[in-house]
Amino acid sequence: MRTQIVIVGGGPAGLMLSHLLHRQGVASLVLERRSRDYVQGRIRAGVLEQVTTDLLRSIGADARMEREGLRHAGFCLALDDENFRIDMHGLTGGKQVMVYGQTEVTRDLIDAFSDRPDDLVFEAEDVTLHGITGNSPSVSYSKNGVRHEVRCDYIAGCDGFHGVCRSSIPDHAGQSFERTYPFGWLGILADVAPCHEELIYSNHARGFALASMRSPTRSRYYVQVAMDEKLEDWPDARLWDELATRLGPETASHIVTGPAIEKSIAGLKSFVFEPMRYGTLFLAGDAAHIVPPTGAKGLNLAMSDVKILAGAIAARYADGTERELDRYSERALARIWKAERFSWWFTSLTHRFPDMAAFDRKMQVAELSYLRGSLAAQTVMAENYVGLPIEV
Ligand code: FAS
Ligand code: PHB
Repeated sequence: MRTQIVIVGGGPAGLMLSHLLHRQGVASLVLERRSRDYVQGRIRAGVLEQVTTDLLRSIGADARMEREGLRHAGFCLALDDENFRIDMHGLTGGKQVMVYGQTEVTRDLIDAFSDRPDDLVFEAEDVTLHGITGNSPSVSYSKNGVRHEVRCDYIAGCDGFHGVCRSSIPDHAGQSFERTYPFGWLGILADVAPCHEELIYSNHARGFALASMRSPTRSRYYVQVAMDEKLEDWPDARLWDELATRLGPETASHIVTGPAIEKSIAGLKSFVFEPMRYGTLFLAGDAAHIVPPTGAKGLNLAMSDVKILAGAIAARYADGTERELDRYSERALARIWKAERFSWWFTSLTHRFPDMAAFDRKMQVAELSYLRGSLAAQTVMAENYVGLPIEV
């Protein structure tokens, strides 16, 4: 079998890339290791930047988002039990974010394959890359016990942090930059009304907490926990109590509690792999970079990567040159490093580090109170939160 682009990984990056290429007349095949139900059932990001909502609109997969998504013009920071608001809309000339779950985005992107179902293969096992440094690469995989090989012009590695694509690049051909944080996020999803109409990020003496949502009847909360904490140590009641403490009495009085429909602990990491190209293989999304979720950048960076990559691939087929493909890694990394900096800074500002000296704590409090009183500082935060432009 032959196609133009084989895309490894059917998460948001891989699915969106295939749709963007399809709109520019480029054929692709998406190979996803897991089942459709598994991919659609994962609970991950919840905040969409304009680059992401614009892409969903551009491929006509925005109907449900427009109907069910929540437009947020601001968010709150909490310090010493007191909230203060960052007016994103006012400070960025009218920009805002959309609160709409990654689960829903993934479902909309999969549904959008209904007119070309053969371009998306679920349960594609043992995906293997061949000849990525030559002129005729191919990808082989097994499905229902049958081995298949697909020849192509290029391969897009959209298979996440633990995928096969980045590990197919020899060590000498790339460099990794990494920071692992000494804590995790315990998240709970519950069908209860949110405690506030906008998100609240709280820096509390007992640790970070976040009040987020998926809809007017479904809430998503997170608390910072030590990496050795176990889910069984956190029955719902203990988690709701801890949230009330860390979000402060005013917000706590509005918390509606209920049974968890999902509860999980995720580690926090900053990671970047450079360059994002090796021969005919192009990495995008979590396959090339990870951000701590504090800045809500993970999904949005994956989207800006594939926007740049789809344009570069279409240019290759339009003018026969690799001019834009040669610039893909540098252009994507320019935005990625700025989002890495913002996510690291926001995490450092709002979390308690185990070996934190009293002086460091004072620095956090001083920076948050400066932020509370300075429009200039709030503007910097707002423009990073709504998403920085993609450099041409
Ligand atoms: P994904 O990991 O989403 O998709 C990669 C796909 O490749 C998966 O479907 C996988 O099954 C498939 N795959 C892997 N290996 C393969 C192989 N060998 N062959 C074929 N397919 C293969 N971001 C936020 O902004 N807020 C959050 O709260 C948040 N929470 C997160 C929680 C967790 C546990 C994780 C892991 C991430 C979270 N993120 C969050 C970040 C998240 O949103 C990612 O940035 C986003 O999913 C990236 O999308 P992709 O690059 O498509 O990678
Ligand atoms: C979420 O709703 O899952 C969410 C929102 C904002 C973040 C991280 C996670 O910064």
